[in-house]
Amino acid sequence: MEVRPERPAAARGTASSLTASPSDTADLEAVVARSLERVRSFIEPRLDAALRPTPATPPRLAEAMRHALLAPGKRLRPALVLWSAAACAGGGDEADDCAAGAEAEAWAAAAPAAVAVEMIHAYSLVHDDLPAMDDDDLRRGQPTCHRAFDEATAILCGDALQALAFETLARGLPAAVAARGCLVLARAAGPEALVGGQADDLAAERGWISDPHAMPPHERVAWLERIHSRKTGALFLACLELGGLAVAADQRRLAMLATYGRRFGLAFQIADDILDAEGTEAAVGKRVGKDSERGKLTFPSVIGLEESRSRGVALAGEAVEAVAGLGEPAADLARLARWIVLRNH
Ligand code: GRG
Repeated sequence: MEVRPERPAAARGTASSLTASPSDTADLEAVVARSLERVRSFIEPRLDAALRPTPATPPRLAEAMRHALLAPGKRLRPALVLWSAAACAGGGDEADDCAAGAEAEAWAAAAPAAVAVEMIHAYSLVHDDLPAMDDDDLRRGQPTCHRAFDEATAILCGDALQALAFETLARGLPAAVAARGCLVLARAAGPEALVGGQADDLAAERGWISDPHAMPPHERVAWLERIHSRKTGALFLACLELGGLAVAADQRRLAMLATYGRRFGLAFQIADDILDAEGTEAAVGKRVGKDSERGKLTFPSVIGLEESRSRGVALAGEAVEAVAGLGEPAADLARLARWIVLRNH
């Protein structure tokens, strides 16, 4: 594994450094970009290997799965799994070569979980883009799965990726950890979380439940948080839990990771809403402005852009604070939280 890049002091994840100057922000952007690049170099060959064609898998289905999973995503979820495992693996005060060894072992232990969550994420994007849901043509800068193939193949591709995620966990982790890991991932992906959040979001959009626009503002914010903590946040939280489980983290560390995961998930969603309102299709790699076109509730539409921005930054600060007790091994997690609310893609 390559040597960890030197980190500029300004890029270290402390709560106070959230009030950063433009040059600090540029440093942070550069360091996070390098760290995510390391994650991609580690995880993408493993995603590819997980999809090696087998004689029993129909070729068109296999091709659609490769299209969906290997498309150029940021790989935030694998990063969260690997970095949370690394954050819990060492004592935090070892010599550099010792720390690098602990990190390499943590990443190896957590790799099957990192692959599995990316499969669930890719499946949810394929299904979310379907004509029956968001009906999108562009994802990760490429035609969506049903556009590149056809609708039936895209449905089957999502189904197959979801099943393969659990197979990957069950095969790749030691038995006791695998059982717990499957439970964590199943709950995050299931009717109470990812799928349930999506179902409630659709129900509101299509008028199957009472219109959240009619609620008073504080209830609209609570409603948005309930949707997003399930639709987007639950999978982020599962990443943190799975990373910790992969290295047998104790309850204290798991609790720190869980707090980080909740704050991070909401900060991510607020930033995603801001990007939908202000970002460009070229930078984001998907259609933007669609939430307001559909009159969907978003954080900027309920509390305004400025308040959304400051809420995102405050949540990122709380995420950084939550893992401060894990010390230097949690620096990548801290930086990611700070970056997530500043990004343009
Ligand atoms: C259809 C079962 C089902 C669930 C859909 C995840 C989801 C629930 C919907 C995705 C819709 C969406 C675009 C939500 C915004 C947040 C989100 C999950 C964005 C994509 O995540 P990134 O930014 O994307 O990490 P990349 O492509 O970089 O992985």
